[in-house]
Amino acid sequence: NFHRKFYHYGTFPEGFSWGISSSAYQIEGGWNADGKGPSIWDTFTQTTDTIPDKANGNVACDSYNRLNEDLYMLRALRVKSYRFSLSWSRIFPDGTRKSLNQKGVDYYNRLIDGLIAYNIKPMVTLYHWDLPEALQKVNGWESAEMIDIFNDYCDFCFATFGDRVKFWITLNQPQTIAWSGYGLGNMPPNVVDPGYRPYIVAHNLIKAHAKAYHTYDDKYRQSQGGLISIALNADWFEPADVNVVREVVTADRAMQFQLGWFAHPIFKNGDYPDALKWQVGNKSEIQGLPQSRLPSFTEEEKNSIKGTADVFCVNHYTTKIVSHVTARLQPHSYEWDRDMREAEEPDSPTTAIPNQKAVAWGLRRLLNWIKEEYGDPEIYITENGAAVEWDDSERVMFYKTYIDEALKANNLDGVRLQGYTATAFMDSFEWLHGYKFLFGLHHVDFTNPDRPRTPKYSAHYYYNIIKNNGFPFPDDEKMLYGH
Ligand code: GBH
Repeated sequence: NFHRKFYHYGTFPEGFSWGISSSAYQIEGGWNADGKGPSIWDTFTQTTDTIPDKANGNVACDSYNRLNEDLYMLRALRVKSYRFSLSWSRIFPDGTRKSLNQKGVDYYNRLIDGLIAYNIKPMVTLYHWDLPEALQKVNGWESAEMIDIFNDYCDFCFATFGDRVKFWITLNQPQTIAWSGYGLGNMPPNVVDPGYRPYIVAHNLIKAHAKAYHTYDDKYRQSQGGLISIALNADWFEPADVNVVREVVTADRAMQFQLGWFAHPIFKNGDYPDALKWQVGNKSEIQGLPQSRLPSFTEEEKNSIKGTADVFCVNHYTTKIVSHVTARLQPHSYEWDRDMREAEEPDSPTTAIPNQKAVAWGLRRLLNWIKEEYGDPEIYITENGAAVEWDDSERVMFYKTYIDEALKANNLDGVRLQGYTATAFMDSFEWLHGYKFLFGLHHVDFTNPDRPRTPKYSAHYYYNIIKNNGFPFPDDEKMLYGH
């Protein structure tokens, strides 16, 4: 029957880390509470009119004031881990240690202690896009000075929370920071410079990550015994025609431009992928530039970047179909540097966001690509989820099919998958989408000042997957999952 043909049954390895995710700006609110300094997202949302309903995260889910509700929901869901991020400007309002705000530290201590009391592992992202506004004023990630400033903030967090936090993620989606923040400029700091600054910012982000890794490695690992990585976003890029070599090469190039830009230096050899060096270098030459728009690392830098992640953390949402195109030379752009065009996968269900189709099989291929490309690392899926239009059963179908493909990758293909993180814990401020497209497994009533939370059908479904550690008994699926 249909189910036997398309679904693989089985369970994940014992100790598999089932989790759920959030990030500070998306849920906390309390944007200026108890001494918190503004971040670039506060400034942006309070001044732009490009976000639906001119929404912002001033209150969001009010998690800053509703810690106990959040802890209760996490406990009810029986997750093994909770991925959240620290608001840098809640801890250091001006971005630096001299501005330390103890009340911000207290909030995270209460959260972390609450998780530990319920036996939920904190998975802590140090930076999920909300740069202290004060640091943007001195040029933010465009400036190499950020490397030391970020390192000092991380050092403080390791020292303060590292007795209880054993899983650190330095940066969330550096590719988004570089491209949306400095190429498209639709996210803060809203710099539109598609050909140059994304590469410069990425260069600084990679060095900042590496430096924080070494600080953890040198000063804390021995006594604290945790691990540290970086969360990289990766779509799966499927060639338009797998029988045409050029299309297969193009799809691989697409992977290198998005994921490899960061993963190749960190997980392979300290340097950018050949595809980037070749494409950007050649384009720059034809464009008559004196040097490549892609900066280069010194040998010393390469050595200090290589191997700076203990496990591979990937955020995945969708698949694109790509084909070769010899792109225009003007304007100079990371996007055109790739020599490719993207299309949606025609046969897959849509989600509420038009360019985010639900292509579950892409996750299995992505995991296999990571396994091959980066020498079979341990992998954590640190984000995966969907906004749905109307009926939460579509979200159930999304999780069912994506988690099943992850199961195939693990059990049939030998991918060393260690954990899976559903996104999102609850309906949240979704960046440029405001509150229009919601990813939560819990509904939040944003019209009610108490921000009451209600589990959706998908929360019950995910609870059952966690309880069963996968999809163990095909014949009893209805009974086990209520679906
Ligand atoms: C995730 O990014 C975020 O990490 C997470 O915080 C958030 O909850 C989730 O999205 C859902 O919103 O349209 O050209 O401007 C997912 C990867 C990268 C997808 C940026 C959308 C926008 C590119 N995202 N991308 S563009």
